[in-house]
Amino acid sequence: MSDQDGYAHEPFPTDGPAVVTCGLPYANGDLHIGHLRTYVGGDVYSRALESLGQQTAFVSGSDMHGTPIAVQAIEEGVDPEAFALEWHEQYAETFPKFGVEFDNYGHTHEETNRELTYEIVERLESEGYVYEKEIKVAWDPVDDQPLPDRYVEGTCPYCGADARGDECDEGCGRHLEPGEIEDPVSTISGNPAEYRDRTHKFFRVSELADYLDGFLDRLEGTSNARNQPRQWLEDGLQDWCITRDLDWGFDYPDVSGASPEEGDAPPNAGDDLVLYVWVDAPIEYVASTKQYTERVGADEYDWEEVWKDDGEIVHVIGRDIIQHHTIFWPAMLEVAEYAEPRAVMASGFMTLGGKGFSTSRDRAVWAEEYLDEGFHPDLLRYYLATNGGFQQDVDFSWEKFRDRVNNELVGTVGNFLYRSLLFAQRNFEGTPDAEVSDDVEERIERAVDEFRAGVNDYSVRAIGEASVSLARFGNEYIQRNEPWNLVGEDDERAAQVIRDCVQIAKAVAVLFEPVAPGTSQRLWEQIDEEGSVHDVTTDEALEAPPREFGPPEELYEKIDEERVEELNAKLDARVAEATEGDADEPDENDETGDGSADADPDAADEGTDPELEPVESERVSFEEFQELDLRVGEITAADPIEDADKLVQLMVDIGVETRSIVAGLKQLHDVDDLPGTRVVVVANLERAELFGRESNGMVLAAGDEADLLTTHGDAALGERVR
Ligand code: B3M
Ligand code: ZN
Repeated sequence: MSDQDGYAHEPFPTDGPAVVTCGLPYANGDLHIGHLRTYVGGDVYSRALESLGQQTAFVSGSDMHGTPIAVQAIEEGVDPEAFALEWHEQYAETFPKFGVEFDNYGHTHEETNRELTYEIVERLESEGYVYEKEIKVAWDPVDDQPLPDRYVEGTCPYCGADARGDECDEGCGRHLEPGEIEDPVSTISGNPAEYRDRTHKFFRVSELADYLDGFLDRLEGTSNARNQPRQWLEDGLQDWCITRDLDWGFDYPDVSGASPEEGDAPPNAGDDLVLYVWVDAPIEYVASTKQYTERVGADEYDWEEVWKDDGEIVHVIGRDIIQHHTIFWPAMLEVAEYAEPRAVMASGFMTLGGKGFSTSRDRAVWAEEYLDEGFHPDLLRYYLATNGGFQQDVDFSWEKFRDRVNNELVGTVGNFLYRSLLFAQRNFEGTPDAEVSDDVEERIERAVDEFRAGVNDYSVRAIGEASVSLARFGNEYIQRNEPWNLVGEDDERAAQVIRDCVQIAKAVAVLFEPVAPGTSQRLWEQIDEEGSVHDVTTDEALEAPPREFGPPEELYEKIDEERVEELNAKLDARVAEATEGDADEPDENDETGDGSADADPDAADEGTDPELEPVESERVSFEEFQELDLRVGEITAADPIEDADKLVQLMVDIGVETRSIVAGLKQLHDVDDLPGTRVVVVANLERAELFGRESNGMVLAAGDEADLLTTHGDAALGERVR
């Protein structure tokens, strides 16, 4: 349900223009499908806004600056600008292949961004929000050079996790100020680092606490982005260091006229200060919008109306960069007298088969690889958009992908469309001459309402589900009314039913377009509609379709079991090859701003601590927890399933009855040893069928090694676990 009533902003669509932005990927590596999650989410969201008739620009760009890029360019012995540009160009080509069509995709090293960045920083200076302070900066004493951010790794002073540079991205998620990291070591030379005094510029974010407090009251978007910053505000805001000792980035602007100083700061020798990457990166959102206006003209879309008046600014990001978008960025906008964001949508992380993506271990499904396998981008878009709520963590596996494609896209959407359009074409040469029935009209209106509520709830999933549930209704409708038995018996009634179905099909095309733009356009053409379904609004869902159309084609194709096995085998082989002999080399972190976790999947094999997922930020209520019916059980029989790599069919006695449960334990346990083992069972999980065996519950196990949970006292079988 929409909780838009509680919001400070008027619901979409509004009269003014909107801009939807996606977090800028660092231009330093191949994109994998985990990266695509936020870009697909942003694209779905901006398309959905347009479908509601909202004037919308969708922008992003590559993040060219910062130490990750400088470090990698050094390693490869190339110039950082050329290095980053190459990746930038690749991203600009890859996104549209997935239907992610930005109105403008720029990069941070462009002139437009430099100008806006200088204007904003000069504003921070002239308003008295910048001061100089001497701080400790990590220094490599052997190479005699400063080690900003990603040049240094060590321990997070807050949570003790391994931390790199300016972020504790595998622990508590905090932004780390220079000098905070403990036991610093250079990532370049491996030398232990020391801290030296340097003078840097600071932005007085702390003075904006009251403003930010009010801003957070007004902020819309996903609950993680609205709630987490409250804590940071309560903990007290620290000022923010906005310069770095680095020679890649925008030089700190020459602000003659002294800025107010704190203490007696000596000038830096050599003075290589550049702006911290996080200053000019979000400004690229503005620059990219400006470039769009420069291309289409201000009559068509005026960037200043959005960014300087009261436009609808929606940021779509990974959840690891919430702080930057809800504290630092609005603080900068406020001082520079720009408009404030209306909403921040922060996605959860993505895992692959339950483990982190790992670029160094080749444990990923690469964006290009997915396309090379011949899958339509809409299939992945559908999976990413609807497999979980936007802020939930989402796991990808080829099995789950196949299930969603086969059950929903083929079984529900495709099946309904094909059978009704085929029937319509064969018996009526297209749309029968009849009025849409009231019931069906109401059902379509409801789907449009759900779609609109999805937009106003910032729920990408709800946007996608509105059309799928309409298609599900369509399937039931045609099944219930059996038009095939009406033809020749009651032709008028047959015409009525099929007229309804064609209308539902057209509505599905309109409402499914944001999630599945390519296949929706094909559907649009199948019913002989003109132009692009992308250009129509949801009002079109109830407009009559063309009178005649030709025979339809199936829109989606089933993925069979062998294909899944083949894909898994490929992935396993690659990972094995990539990890041969380097099992303890750390993985690089996720550096693309999309919230895909790049955890080290093999750490556990080494007997070291496994790389732990951060604790879910979303809390469940006690009542919600109580809904899980957990029981003590005992495995009475275990039967390996032949065609499946890992699956075992267990018989588990849970006191009240004995259940058949399919579990992925084969490789990890000696199957013959399993009978007699005490386990904990989720007794009220949805039933499933796997390889023709019933799975009626789940046994709980920890980690990749499936360490089975058990009891240690004499709890009776069937007792509840709380
Ligand atoms: N380039 C990627 C990250 O830190 C960073 C995003 C910038 S968005 C303005 O996740
Ligand atoms: Zn930490």
